[in-house]
Amino acid sequence: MKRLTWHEFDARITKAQAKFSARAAAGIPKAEQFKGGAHGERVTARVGVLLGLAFLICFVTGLLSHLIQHPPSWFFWPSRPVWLYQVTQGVHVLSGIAAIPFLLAKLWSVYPKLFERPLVRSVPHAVERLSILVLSGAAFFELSSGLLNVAQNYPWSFYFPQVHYAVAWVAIGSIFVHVAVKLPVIRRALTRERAPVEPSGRGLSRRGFLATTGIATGAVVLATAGATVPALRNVSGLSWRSDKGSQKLPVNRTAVAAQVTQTARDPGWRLAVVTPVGTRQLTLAELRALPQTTVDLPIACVEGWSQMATWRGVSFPDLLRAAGSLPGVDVRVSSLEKTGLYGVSTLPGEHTADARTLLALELNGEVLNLDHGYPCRVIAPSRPGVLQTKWVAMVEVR
Ligand SMILES: Nc1nc2c(c(=O)[nH]1)N[C@H]1C(S)=C(S)[C@@H](COP(=O)(O)O)O[C@H]1N2
Ligand SMILES: [Mo]
Repeated sequence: MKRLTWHEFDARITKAQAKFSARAAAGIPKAEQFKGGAHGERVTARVGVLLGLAFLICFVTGLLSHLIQHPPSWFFWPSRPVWLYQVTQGVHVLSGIAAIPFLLAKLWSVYPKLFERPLVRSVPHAVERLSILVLSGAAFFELSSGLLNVAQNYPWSFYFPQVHYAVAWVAIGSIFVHVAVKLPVIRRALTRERAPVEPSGRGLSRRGFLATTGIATGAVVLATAGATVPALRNVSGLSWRSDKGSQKLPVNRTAVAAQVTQTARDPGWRLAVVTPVGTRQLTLAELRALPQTTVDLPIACVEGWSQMATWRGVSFPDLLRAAGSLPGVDVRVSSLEKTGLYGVSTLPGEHTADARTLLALELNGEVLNLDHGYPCRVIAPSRPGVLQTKWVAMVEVR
């Protein structure tokens, strides 16, 4: 190898540096580079409308799910149709997934503006930029945390639902502010007969960009919808949880994880039904001797997967009557599980009056296995999976 003189070496370094700085400079986006149809006001407004709609639907269905899990006194959620929660939560997860490509497309269409200098021109300009920062941050957080939750099953445990819920208000609030502030631009972009001077240049055309966004959105929705739409089960490569699982039903928390393998199999197990007239202790044999009801109901997890199954067991109206109480009262259900966050749930009167709300003993024609809640578990129509308490030990009239 030829030895370089110091001068030669220095010259090479200088040249490399110059080349590097030129590349770096080229990497910083300049407004002129973003003149394709994909960056026009009309694209931003159209994608914005889709994004806003997806967010609104996602927000409303998410709020419903939150209210069902933390019902204020004024709230009422019907037990029929049995698939109601399955649909609202499926729509929640799918609209959230659809919003991801819309959000990326919207950011792309305004990309150069995000790097505008000077950073702040005036007080209203500063407020506008700050609101966009809050909006994109909140939207990004909601979509990514929701997606991770769907994929990984509660990586943040209790923390996730609370934060996801709180940030949802920030997101929807900043969307309203943003739409209000941009209303003149949105109106101009969406209604003008004669197109405003469309930026022209290289890159995707407006139509091309919108079509790409649409195709990307359709693809991600199709890829995941099989988790809750039976007809799409074989189409959806990414339907994380489907009908694969013991007794043809996915399992979220196993008996081993819940540390109930001993207590659930204990022959001394009794179901305690506590009512104002006293406590009735029932053995498994006694539960089996009560009238049995068979019903097809879905488990619809808050994560978005759902699966229909045939359940058989004692209906809550029958159980309550057997213990000397009346159907239609609120009851608290406690599990043998002492460690997790989902060991206790409250069934509202609407559900305990419904003969399709069961303390299930069988699933798809077999005795419930340990992972599905043996010796007995709650299965109620139109309820989040998280409230379908497994390994039940006690039912208390409140
Ligand atoms: N005791 C107890 N019950 C529970 C849970 C739990 O963690 N502990 N998980 C719930 C959740 S999140 C869902 S989606 C359903 C799933 O029921 P499966 O495992 O029988 O499909 O059980 C619910 N019942
Ligand atoms: Mo769940």
